[in-house]
Amino acid sequence: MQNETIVAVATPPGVGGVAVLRLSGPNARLAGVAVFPKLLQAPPRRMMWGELRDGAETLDDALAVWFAAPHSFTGEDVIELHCHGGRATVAAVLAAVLAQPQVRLAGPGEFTRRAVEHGKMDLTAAEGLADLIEAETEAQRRQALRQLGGALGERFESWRHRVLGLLAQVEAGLDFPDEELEILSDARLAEGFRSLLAEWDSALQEEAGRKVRDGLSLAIVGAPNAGKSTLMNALSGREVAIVAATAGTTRDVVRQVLAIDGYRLEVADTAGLRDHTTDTIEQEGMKRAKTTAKAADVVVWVADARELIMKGGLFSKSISKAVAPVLKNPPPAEVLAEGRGLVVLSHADLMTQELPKNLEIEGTNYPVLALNLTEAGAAKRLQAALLPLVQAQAGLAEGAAWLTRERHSAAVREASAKVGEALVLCTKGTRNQELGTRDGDSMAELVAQELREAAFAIGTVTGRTTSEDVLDVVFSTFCIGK
Ligand SMILES: Nc1nc2c(ncn2[C@@H]2O[C@H](COP(=O)(O)OP(=O)(O)OP(=O)(O)O)[C@@H](O)[C@H]2O)c(=O)[nH]1
Ligand SMILES: [Mg+2]
Repeated sequence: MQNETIVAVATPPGVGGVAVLRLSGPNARLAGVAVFPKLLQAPPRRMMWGELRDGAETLDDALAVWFAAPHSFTGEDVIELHCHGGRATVAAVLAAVLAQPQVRLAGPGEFTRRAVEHGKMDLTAAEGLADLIEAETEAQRRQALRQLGGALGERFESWRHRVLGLLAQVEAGLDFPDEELEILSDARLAEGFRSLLAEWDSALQEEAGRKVRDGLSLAIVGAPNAGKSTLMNALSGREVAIVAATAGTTRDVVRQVLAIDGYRLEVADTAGLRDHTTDTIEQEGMKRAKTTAKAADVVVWVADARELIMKGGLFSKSISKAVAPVLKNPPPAEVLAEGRGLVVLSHADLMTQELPKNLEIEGTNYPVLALNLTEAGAAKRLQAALLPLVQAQAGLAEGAAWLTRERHSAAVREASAKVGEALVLCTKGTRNQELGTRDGDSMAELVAQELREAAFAIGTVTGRTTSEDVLDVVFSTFCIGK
């Protein structure tokens, strides 16, 4: 309820040098002055030093500042109390604030929700803020900041305005029923629908936004004993997986989250793939390895360099299509897909011949990195070789306002279905000259209704046309104090 004043500790739980408590709402100023009397004389946005009090008792020596509505984060009167960050101090100050009339503890994301409700930011910006707070890598941070800055909101608003523009054209047909046919058969109208549909179609194809936000997956696959777990450990910088000279050491999928140049990457080490095994546990491991590889954004195929097939005593640098397979154990086509694969030739330290820089496997050319996986510099070289693949998979998200959540895609899908229906109605109406009515509505009315629903769906993303339910869902994922 907006007429209540909310309070929460804005800094993370635990002990710190300073903790910040934030109050927002109509009673914030009164409650703030009650616990920090000096705020009474303070001009807005000026930090004051003084005593934090609970009645006659001094709680802390602290700093406080107030922001007058509407010039605050939430758009309401906001007070910030900066006290010492000990647990007992924070608890005592919080209790003193909560003892003030009409003050209660804030729910998850309630400060941000109030900011949205007072028009301080749209819903996509609020999501950007939540992402920024949670960002673990550079790419996530940059993307969240763009979304907070309104880039995604603008994209959706421009789509909504285009739908509303088309709706205005159709509504002209309602006002002038004699010209309805002419208006609905206007080629520019159909063109407007088609260009929106095409744009939405490609927006739904982009996965970059979600890949940067949620991270990419990388699967390490290859024959037993190739050095997959050694590679996993080199990339992780610690002994995540067991390495042994025995073939078939790794059975389960071993996962580890890493950051490569700011991209969040979930790396999976898998069981070695071989043609025949009677061991049921190994069979299950191989099945999991293939499933993991198929679902991965990037696949690293590890092969022992000694498994390369020689051609005239030399390894061909770019092996021609005719000499496939070039490896004794080539990867099954399903695991090493085009554009997302890197071949790592391990045990390069045991080879004297020059090794190829790329390999053609099953008609596709893959970059090759030959190295000694047990050597200290291996991780650096692996990261450098992986970066272009990761960037390509993330779609080089720099500068773009990608759809980052399922909620965004769902709205675009819904709007797309409505506009598609509008297009069908227009073309059907004009082709068959059947401007007759359905349920007593004129054709223009039916088209207009589809467009209104499309505009509504697009508007839910920014919060322009959002119901309480949508707000509840979005803010339920926020933490208290945000
Ligand atoms: N000399 C040398 N030895 C390596 C290299 N890479 C891995 N090894 C050794 O090869 C053996 C097998 O390595 P692992 O990393 O366990 O191989 P894997 O592919 O995980 O094997 P499985 O889990 O059984 O499928 C270990 O003894 C490693 O130390 C390399 O580049 N050079
Ligand atoms: Mg292993």
